[in-house]
Amino acid sequence: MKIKSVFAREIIDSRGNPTIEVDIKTEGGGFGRASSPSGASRGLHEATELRDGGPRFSGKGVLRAVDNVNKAIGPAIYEMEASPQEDIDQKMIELDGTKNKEKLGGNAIVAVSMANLKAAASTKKMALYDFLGGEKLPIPLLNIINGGKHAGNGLSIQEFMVIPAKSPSFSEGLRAACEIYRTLNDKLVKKYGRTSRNVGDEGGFAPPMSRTTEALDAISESIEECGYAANAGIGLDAAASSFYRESDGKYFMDGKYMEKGELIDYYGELLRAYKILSIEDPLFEEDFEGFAEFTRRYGEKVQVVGDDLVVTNPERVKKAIEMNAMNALLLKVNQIGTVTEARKAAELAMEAGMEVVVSHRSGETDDTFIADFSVGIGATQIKSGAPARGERTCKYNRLLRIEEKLGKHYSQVW
Ligand code: 2PG
Ligand code: MG
Repeated sequence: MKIKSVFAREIIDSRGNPTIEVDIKTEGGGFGRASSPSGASRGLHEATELRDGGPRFSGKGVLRAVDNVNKAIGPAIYEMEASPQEDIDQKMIELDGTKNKEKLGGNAIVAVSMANLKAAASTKKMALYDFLGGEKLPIPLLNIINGGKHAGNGLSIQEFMVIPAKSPSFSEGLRAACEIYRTLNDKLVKKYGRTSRNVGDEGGFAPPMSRTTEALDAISESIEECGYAANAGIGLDAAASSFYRESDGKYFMDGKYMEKGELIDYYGELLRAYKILSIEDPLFEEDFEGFAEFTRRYGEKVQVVGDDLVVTNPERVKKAIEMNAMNALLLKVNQIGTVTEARKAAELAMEAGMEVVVSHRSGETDDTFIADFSVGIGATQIKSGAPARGERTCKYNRLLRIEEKLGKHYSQVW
């Protein structure tokens, strides 16, 4: 299955920013199309997103990345076998030659990498999840209240998610989450007025709240009212780097500055008061020791997820494993830039007994790659925002179709 054509174009993402989409065709009639998502709360050590600068799209154009695919990467992988994926990814890593993929752009490389995997599956006339060998559906983590960098309210914590952990199947879990989301809508409008149903970047509501407990109360009540208290719990992505002040190491939370110790104690109070099943990036992304302390104190009770901490980078994942700094990995292929490296990060985490949560970005497209990928690599969870906005729902809807094929085999974590 030789690669016969590679073509990149500029499209737009869910925030109206340009991003790169790549089409790959193979000799056997295979076709793969994939696009790069883009984060707002980006980790310091992520692969570089190559942007044009200048006046077009306020500097955010990706025509240089498009050119890098059409003029450099495409010719280099032309006539190569689309499978094994490692060879294609390795070729791009060598061609780029930099640590963070700044020469060709992580956004260019990741779009080619994902498109190639799809083209390889398509050549074999297989669905992507099946080509990778997946058997189970992941538990969805749906972000239903947005704060932090994803919304214009006063909430420090970026994501408040509902987790239908003990539903009988993926489809039933998704149904529960949708019912909870709609109930939350009504509750927020009643208490905070009509503007509270405005949504943030990931489709969750962005009510005018400023205290963490207000969001947790509203979600807990909605879960209860819908009759899912036994099945569902709450997940948080603090994305703590976004409310961390490097000059003195303090965190701005709920209207005041807290020392690290105070913040860790505060999380403990929240864990006691609410049914929180998972918490991501509770501390600043360089603080491996802090994460280790957090995991030591609460890791038995709650899933501690590393996102900005490890940025899907196998080297950083190794460090987190050695230091016991988390017990679950957030996996974003575009943070590291190739499917092969992302799979390596997932394998390391799984070998160490950690859970893997495959994740979207806050800037997304209609690409459903992560839905298939989560099933294919055997991740137990996926987070793709609220059950709202097409770029979020297309992933969940893709999983519904996969469930039709695989049957109701749902992951179990809690
Ligand atoms: C996160 C992500 C996705 P962003 O922090 O986990 O929800 O946000 O894409 O803005 O980095
Ligand atoms: Mg995160």
